[in-house]
Amino acid sequence: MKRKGIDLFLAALKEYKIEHIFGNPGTSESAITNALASGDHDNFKYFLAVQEGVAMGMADGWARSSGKTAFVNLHIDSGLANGISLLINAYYGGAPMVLTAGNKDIRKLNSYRSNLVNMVKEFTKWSAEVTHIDQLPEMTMRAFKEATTPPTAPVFLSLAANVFDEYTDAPVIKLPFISKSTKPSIDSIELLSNKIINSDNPLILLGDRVSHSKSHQEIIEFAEKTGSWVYSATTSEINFPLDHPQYLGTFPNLLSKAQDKIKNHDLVISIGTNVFDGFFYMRGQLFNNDTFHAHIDSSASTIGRNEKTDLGIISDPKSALIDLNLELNKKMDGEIKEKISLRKKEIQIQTVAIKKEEKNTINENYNQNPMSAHRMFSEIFKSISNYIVIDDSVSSRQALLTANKFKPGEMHGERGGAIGWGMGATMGVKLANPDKNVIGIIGDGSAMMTVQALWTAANSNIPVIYIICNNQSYRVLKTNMQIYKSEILQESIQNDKYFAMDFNPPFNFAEIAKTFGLDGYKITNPDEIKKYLSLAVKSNKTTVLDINIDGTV
Ligand SMILES: Cc1ncc(C[n+]2csc(CCOP(=O)(O)OP(=O)(O)O)c2C)c(N)n1
Ligand SMILES: [Mg+2]
Repeated sequence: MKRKGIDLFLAALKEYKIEHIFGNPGTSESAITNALASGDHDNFKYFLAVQEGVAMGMADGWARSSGKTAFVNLHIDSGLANGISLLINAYYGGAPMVLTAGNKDIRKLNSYRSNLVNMVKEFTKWSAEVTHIDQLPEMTMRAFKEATTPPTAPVFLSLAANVFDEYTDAPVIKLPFISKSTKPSIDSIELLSNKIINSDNPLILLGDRVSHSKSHQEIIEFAEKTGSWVYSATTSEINFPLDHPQYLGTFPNLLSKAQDKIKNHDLVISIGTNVFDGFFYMRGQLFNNDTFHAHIDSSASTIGRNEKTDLGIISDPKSALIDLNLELNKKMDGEIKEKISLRKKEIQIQTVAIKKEEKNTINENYNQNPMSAHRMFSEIFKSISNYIVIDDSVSSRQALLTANKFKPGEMHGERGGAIGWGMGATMGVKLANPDKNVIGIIGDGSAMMTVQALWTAANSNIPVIYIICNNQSYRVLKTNMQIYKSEILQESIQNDKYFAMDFNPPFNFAEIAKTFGLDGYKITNPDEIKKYLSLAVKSNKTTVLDINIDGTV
């Protein structure tokens, strides 16, 4: 039986369990929208985004929360260009995603036919153009295989217009089953377990590939067994319980401060993480020669990328942790266990002190006007349950993590650096969790970057709750300016002059929401948060709580 390329392609998407299409179409995607309008492909739900960043955010949120592969279709070079900003987040975060764009017919290289593959090469695991119908089944299969094989990442296919209109009798090619559990070698487990036994003060650095490999139980067991100090390299996923007595928080991303944390540790074990991604350049290496650095990761390319690494173990974190825990059980005698239990008490003294300091910060300025971010979050988490939070709150992130001790899967945070992610991501997470209260907590600058998301929330009827941290500024740019001046320029006197970082007039997201028929409330009094949040939970449409908070630095 012969069918058109587009019908083969949509049959492949169905075979690969794609149900949602996130996109914004153009004339080069006519074959797709024509086929979807025909009624023959009702198995897909198409989510129309009126700015490509929204489609990318939705896909990333969906992929991160569901663990499944997301599918996005954008329009040729221009639409793709708009999507690249948030493709960067999906790429650095390792979201399994297949991104496609229609391109012009391959038979005429006219002035407007550009090389879409070159446009996205830097931010995809694999990118290629399908120019002939006979390539379509193989390349579509390969795109999905690459996106879903660890380390997962976005993949791009450019689809020349002729491919979808030609006929073929080729069948869809099924995806291979590839086991995700790559086991570590026996000698590397032997070496690392001996290092652990002989260590006086091990430190563990965790990243999101711990969550990707679902090794939350194994990592707790490992940390407790080894009596290690535990830090997160980032807090974009909850890789370790935030209220655990050995958890010290997020690792600094300024080299001098990071070196300070490491200096008393003879052993550092990085697991499922990029090891150090300082924003400002500072000369030197994170580890000195007295620290043995071991790195366990499913992503071979992150091991020994730029920091000294003495032992690399290419393995999915779960398999390595299971093997290490078993090996340590065999090797630990009473004396070692005693040493470790004393060390855990020492760590706990630190974590108790950190918690006390956090409480003081929350209580400081509790009644100030405009309210502090801490106050806002303490009101929010007093009033809500059964939630998943999307954290795109930027400079309020620390206050959010202090206010609420999230469990794994309860919070997904921005990663990758492009602002505008959270507006779409909130809806993507809701699609994956229809029974949860899905709350996007978003900086006012970030929310404005993809404010078009509110239209999709109305059009596709996706009832989420947006909480806008309205500090009337790009506040984080001000706090980073302080770091730049003191740490990089070494200026001793600080001033509060900032350029292009304030919003005058301020944004009013409550009013913007109403223009799309959504509910919107402007909140200046913290005592009102509870009331409006419960209205939002009961409402079956998207609600925006636009909350004025303190923006001083
Ligand atoms: C697409 C993009 N443009 C610009 C930036 C630079 N940038 C980083 S954070 C930020 C400000 C975020 O402001 P807001 O969301 O209001 O959060 P706040 O800092 O006020 O907490 C900007 C402009 C960026 N990261 N990404
Ligand atoms: Mg702001």
